[in-house]
Order: sequence, then C-alpha cells, then structure tokens
Amino acid sequence: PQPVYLSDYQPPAYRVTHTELTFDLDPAATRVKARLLIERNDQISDEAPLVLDGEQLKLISLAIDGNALTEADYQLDDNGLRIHTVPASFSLESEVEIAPSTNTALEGLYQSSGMYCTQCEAEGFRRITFYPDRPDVMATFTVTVIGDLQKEPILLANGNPVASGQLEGGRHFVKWEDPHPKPCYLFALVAGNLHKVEDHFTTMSGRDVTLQIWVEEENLDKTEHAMASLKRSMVWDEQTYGREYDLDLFMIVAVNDFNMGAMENKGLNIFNSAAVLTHPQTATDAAFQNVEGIVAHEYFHNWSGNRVTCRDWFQLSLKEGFTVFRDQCFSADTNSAPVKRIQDVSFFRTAQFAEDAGPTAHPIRPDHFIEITNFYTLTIYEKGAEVVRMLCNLVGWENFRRGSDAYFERFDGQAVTIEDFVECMAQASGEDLSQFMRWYSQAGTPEIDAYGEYDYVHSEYRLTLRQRTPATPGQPEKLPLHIPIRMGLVGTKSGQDLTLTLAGEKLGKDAVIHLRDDEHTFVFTNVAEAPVPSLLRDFSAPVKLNFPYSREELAFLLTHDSDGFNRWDAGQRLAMLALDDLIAAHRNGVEKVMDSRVTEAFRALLTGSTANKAVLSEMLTLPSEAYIAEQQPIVDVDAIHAAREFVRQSLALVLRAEFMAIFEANRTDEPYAPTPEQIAQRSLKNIALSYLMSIEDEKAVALCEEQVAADHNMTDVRHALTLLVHSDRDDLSAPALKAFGEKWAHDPLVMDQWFTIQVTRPQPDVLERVQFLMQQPAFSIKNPNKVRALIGAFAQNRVNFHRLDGKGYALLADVVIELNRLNPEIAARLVTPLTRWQRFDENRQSLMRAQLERIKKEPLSSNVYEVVEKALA
Ligand code: HT7
Ligand code: ZN
Repeated sequence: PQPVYLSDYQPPAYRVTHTELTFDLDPAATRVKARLLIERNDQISDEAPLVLDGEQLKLISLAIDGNALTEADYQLDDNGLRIHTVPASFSLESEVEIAPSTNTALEGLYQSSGMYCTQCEAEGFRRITFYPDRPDVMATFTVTVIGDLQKEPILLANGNPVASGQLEGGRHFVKWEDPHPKPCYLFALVAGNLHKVEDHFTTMSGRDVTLQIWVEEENLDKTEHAMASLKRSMVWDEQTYGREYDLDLFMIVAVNDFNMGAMENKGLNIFNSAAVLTHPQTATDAAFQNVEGIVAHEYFHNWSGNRVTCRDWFQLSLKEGFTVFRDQCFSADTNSAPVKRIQDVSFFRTAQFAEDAGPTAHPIRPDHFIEITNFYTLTIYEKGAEVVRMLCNLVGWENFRRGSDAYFERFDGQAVTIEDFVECMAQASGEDLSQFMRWYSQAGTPEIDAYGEYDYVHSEYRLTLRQRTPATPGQPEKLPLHIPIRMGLVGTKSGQDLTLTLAGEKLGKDAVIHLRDDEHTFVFTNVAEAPVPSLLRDFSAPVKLNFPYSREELAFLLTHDSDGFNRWDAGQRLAMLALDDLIAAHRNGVEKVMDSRVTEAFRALLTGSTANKAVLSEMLTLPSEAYIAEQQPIVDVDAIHAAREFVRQSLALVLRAEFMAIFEANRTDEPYAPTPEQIAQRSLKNIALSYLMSIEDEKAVALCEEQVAADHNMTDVRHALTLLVHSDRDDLSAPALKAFGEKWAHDPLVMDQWFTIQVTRPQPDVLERVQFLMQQPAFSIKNPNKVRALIGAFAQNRVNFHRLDGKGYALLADVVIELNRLNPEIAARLVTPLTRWQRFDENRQSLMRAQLERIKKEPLSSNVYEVVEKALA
C-alpha cells in the first residue's frame, strides 16, 4: 500500500452540486442508484478525466446525461472508476449492487442485529456508490430508501422526510432531503424495526426542533439520559458559542455493531449502543458520564465539523480537536470542573504520552498516511484538544469566542484547514501565533526540566526552564515550541500564593509565563519569602514537567496549592516517588518499606473536611499501573504491580478505621440519579471499599457481598463484584459471577461488563478464562464491543497479558489475524499493545516482536500493515 501525502493536495477537478440516491434494500444485493449533478472546476484543464472512488461495488450501469456509457468510455479497477472524457457540466447516472449482510468491516452500508446502517467517515461512502469520496466535495442530498414494510418499517436518512408511500410486493419507501451541502462522509441511512422516544427543543430564535432517539424495542427505557444530555448540549452550544441547530429534526440511532463511539452524520447521528443506552440497573456512573460527553460531542460537530468541515483528512484534528475541547468544557460546566480536568489529564498522560513515545507517534496534523482510519488517535483527538485549549488560554476566552464566531461565519458551508482556524484566533486577538503552529506539525511530548533558586539577599526567585522534544519516527530534530506555563509561587511560611513580579511587571498571584526558547530563566522579584513553585497549573500545556521537588515540598503543595489540579498532581508525584522506591526494592529483593509521608498525607485526606467528595476520590486514587509504567525507563510489570499493591495494602492496614468510616458515611439508599453529588458519593464509598478489599478484610468481603445482593444500581454492583472477582475469594465470586451472567444474558452491554470484570483480574488463570469466554455464545468476534470488552480488556491486564511464556501475546496475535480479514479497522487498533515492545525487557521484547513478525507474514489489510510495519521498523 502507498502513502498519501499532505503536500500532494490538489483541489477537486470536479464538484458535485447535488446528489440523488435511491436504495433498494436487500441483505445480499442492495441496489444503489445515484444521479450526481457534476461541474468541472474552472481552474482545472478541460482535459481532466472524471475520477471516482469505488470499492467492492458491482457496477450495473453507467450513463452521462441519460446516454449509457460503454466499457471503452471508462476504466474500472479495485479502487474506482475513471471516465476519460466528460462535459463541463452534466449528470452522471450509475447503478451498483452491494452486499450489506456480508460487510463485517462495518464501513459503508452494513447490517447490525438485522437492521441496515451506514458508517461513511472517513472513506466508507466509496463502498456505497462511485463518488469523489473526499471531504472538500460538498453537495445537497436527496435520498429515497426502499425497504420491506414488515422487516424495515422505519427508513431514515439525513435531513427532513419529504415523501413516503407503499410499493408493490410489500415494499415501501421514504424520501429524505438534506438542504445543507455536505461531504459524503456525513451521509447516513438507517432501516429496520426501530422504536422511538421523542421530545422537543425550542431554539434560541424560537424554532421547534423534534428530537428522536431510535432504538430496538427492549431498549426504550434506556434513552432518558441521552435525551436529557442532548437538550443540555443544545442549550450549552447556544449559550457558550452562540450556535443554534439548523434542521427541524435531530435523530440519534443506537446500533449494536459499531467500530467507534458514534458518528455525527447530518441530522442523523448513529451511535454505538454503548454510547447512548443507560439505565441505573445496567449502566455505571462512568457509562452515564460517557454517554453525556459523547452525545454532546456528536451534537457539537453539527457546527465544528459539519457546517464547517475539513479540506482533507490531514486536517482531521481541525474538527476533532476543537470538538473534544468543546465537549470537555461542556462536561466541566455540567459536572465538576476540577474532577473533569483531573480525569482527562490522568488519561491523557497515560495513553497519549505512550502513543507519542511509540512507533506510531505522529503530529496532530500528520503529513502522510496509508490508512486514514489508523489516525483516529488520541493525538488527533486529545492532544488536538489540548492545543485548542492552549490557544483559548493564550488569546483569552473573549477573543477565542470572537475568533470562533468569525470562523463559523467566514467558512460556513466550506471545507477548510487548520491554518484557517488559527488565523481567525490570531486576527481576533492580535497575537502572533506563528511559533505556536509548530504544535500541529511536531510529534512527541515536549519535556521541560525546571530548576528554581531563591535568593534570600535580593528576595528573588530564579526559575530556569529548559525544553526538548524527543526524536520521533521521521522527525529526528525538533524546534522549540511556544509553551504557556500557568504558575504560582506558594510561600513556605504563609502557605499563600505570592505576588508574581517579572521584569518589573506585576502579574498577580497566578499567571502564565511563556517559554519560547530552548532555555529561559525567569527572574521573579520582590519575593518576600522562600517559595515552592506550583508549575503547569491546570495542566496548561501537554508536556512532561520535571522539577526536583522534595517529598516535603510535595506534601506542602498537596495541602497549600491554591490550584486544585496541582494539589492532586502533588499527591500523584509524592506517591510516584514512594512507588519508585518500592519498585526498586522489589527488583533488588529488598524488604519493602512504606513511606510514612504518603500514609500521613492519606490520613489527612481521609480525616480532613471533605468539601468536594469528587476531588477527594481522585486524590485517594493511586497512579494506575499503566501510568507508573510510563514513568519507568524499562517497564517491569511484576515489580510495578507488587509495589502498587504494597502501597494499597499498607494504607489499608494503617488506615482501616478511616476507610471504614468513609465507607459508612457515604452509603445511601436514595433512589439512583446520575447527579454529580451522588456520583461523587458512590465513588468515594467504593474507593474506600477497594482499599479495604486489598487486605481482604472480612468485614469488607461481607460488604461486597451485601452490595452485590442489594442490587441498588450497576455502579455499586459492578464495583463490588469486581472486587470479589479480583480477590482470592473464588468461593464467593464464582457463584456471584454465574448469577450475574445468567441474570443479564439477554443484555449485550451488561455482558460486556461481565467479560471485562473477569479478564482484568490479577490471578494467573486469566488467559484460560479468555479462551473459555471466547467460546461462549455471548461472545462474537464480529462485534467490536465484545472484542474490546474481552480481548482489549485482557491486553490491559498488565500482569497476565505480559506473561513470561508469551501466551498472552500469542492470543492477541491470533485474534488480530482473524480480525484482519473481518474488520481491519478494529484489528489495527487491537494490535497496539504489541507495538509498544521497546518498553519491555529483552525477553518480552523478543516475544512481542515474534508475534508482530507472525502477523506480518499474513496477507494484510492496509490498516494492519501500516501499524505492524511501523512497529517493526
Ligand atoms: N467523527 C467520528 C469518527 C468515526 C469513525 C472514524 C473511522 C471509522 C469509524 C468511525 N466512526 C466514527 C466520531 C467522532 O469523532 O465524533
Ligand atoms: Zn468527533
């Protein structure tokens, strides 16, 4: 497979102004008729042939302005169609046949649980009809869907329904019109036996919008939270960005087989059922919050993505980074802002940093790719959002909002670039953002080494910052970035933020300093007392910041820092220092000794005033094994697991009474509600229970059993069941698991949780369990949610996946090889843990590489080929 390069971008030679489609649905032989109104782009020579993308299409007929073409008029291959000569303006009529029932890749038109649905982003539309499948070709669409009245009573597409009726042979049709020009990746069609929940929203200009969520009948009681989230999102986008919805109808459909979370098709969002369905008895608090965030994300795309879209797929972060930033702010405003930031950053520093340090590292705007679906990554989405957040902080919210208004107005109905977006921000603020643009082209996580000195004689604090970005594949040299660092100086005597004076200018007590060079020393004057610096407040830039804090200084920041995020981060850094010692002790076979400063910090947290339970829960959560691994030069999975368990158990032993008191104080029989207050309370209670279960405290074991039996809500049941299954009390967990599996056998989303609970336990029988569970009727390798819940979750089980006999790696490779044939997109994502082989000891390195080599010998899809090739390069 050949890469595509950003530098080769050419505007389209032909535009499609209107697209008319007729689908005659059939599982094995759907007929798609297309009538495209096409115009030549004036700037391109009239000789240009018409090149259309098309994959896995059986061509039935082709005509221009009603005149049939013969084989001499065109050239057809596996990638599409080239018509040698066409007029300047014409209509192209085609008919093709496709087979939705055998489409296991879930791109284009496919069947899921008997219903028809589509996924066209990024390049799935070419599996539906011959078309210029690129986002800078935008057309209005008219779509007629014909289906069986019994099997497909509901026929949906983008826009508004304009006609419907019965046809011969028990068939019927619905015709849809979408007045907004759109790229074909936003096309959608759904047909099946669906049921709806309906509501209404009145927009800020007083228009009534009908809101519908379409689901299978048995899921009608699981839509309330998604609907409420949608309405909150619509209000938020009006109030925060002045963006109003632009059609009379907004539909969401839940489907069981879906490669990602959801898709923002114009007026007809298609969702993975896991990203839309919730019920207190079946979904956890985390799932409720996830649904809220994804509903918001897809809704926000209506402006940031649909009305203004990407010129080409290299600009993907233009819509994804901006939209993730928007959904993060929405969730922060709707729930607890500090907790949302802590959770997002905690995930980001674990998973995106790992991606940025691995063989598939790429810039937010890549300059080449083989398979674009491999680039729906944490870098494009989450690092992209961090960069938009930095922009917003750099120019200030008011300028950012003016820049965003200008962006939506200037480019409405167009396909644009990242430069267009940043230029709007530069114009709105008058800032020079030229150096800032490097964030989009340089891969890798910048590291800042910081060093501070207090000069008692002159009352000065000198802070030296040195930046460097490590080499990444294809980018050996890096230029310095513009890095905004929000900071404060916390007085060691007063415990208060001191006023910051830099070069004679008073900046206040919390300010942003700008690192633009490789190294810079900032001299703060009139610093009345020796301070501890609080750096990178609220994670003001996506960097690693090293400062030689002592444990006493971290304990000080943990209690005194005015920035909630940095208080949490000080706790994480303090725990990391203790964990580092314990990892070393484990490796050296030396007795492990718990750092009393960590224990005392925890005691203070557990017994102090608990104003914000959600933040307290985060403060009591130790860095994950995956995060700890990221901090180690060579990952020692067993030492990390042992060290972390030792800390948990030591804390539980010393602070047993305190944890028990927190547990008791946060139990409640209130009816379940996914409110921030209740979620925080459950989280705190369940964290306390986790610590107590780490020592298999008899009372805690009984409390877990009780919590499972009480069956109050899925958050509590799942947490307690997980603690039992992850303990050594198989006598208790085996019957509980069995009962849970039998009770929920009918509910695929709960069965996904049943799989995950089992394959994430630390006991050494997990590999055999995975093999056993793969044979169960509840598992299907064709369903991405099942693959993620069972195989994906197993690959995150660090001690078991990284078994020294290599059987964990072999199992993953087997599944990747099978999925490579069925669903290449999922196969390419699943292989990721093997690509991180460089991070492990020599023995594991060679075992992991051997599996990658084995995969490479297969006839590979371009998706898997691209990832494996990079991993072995
Ligand atoms: N924009 C959507 C991307 C998406 C996708 C991409 C590749 C293959 C399948 C997919 N399903 C959805 C999702 C989003 O970011 O909102
Ligand atoms: Zn998105």
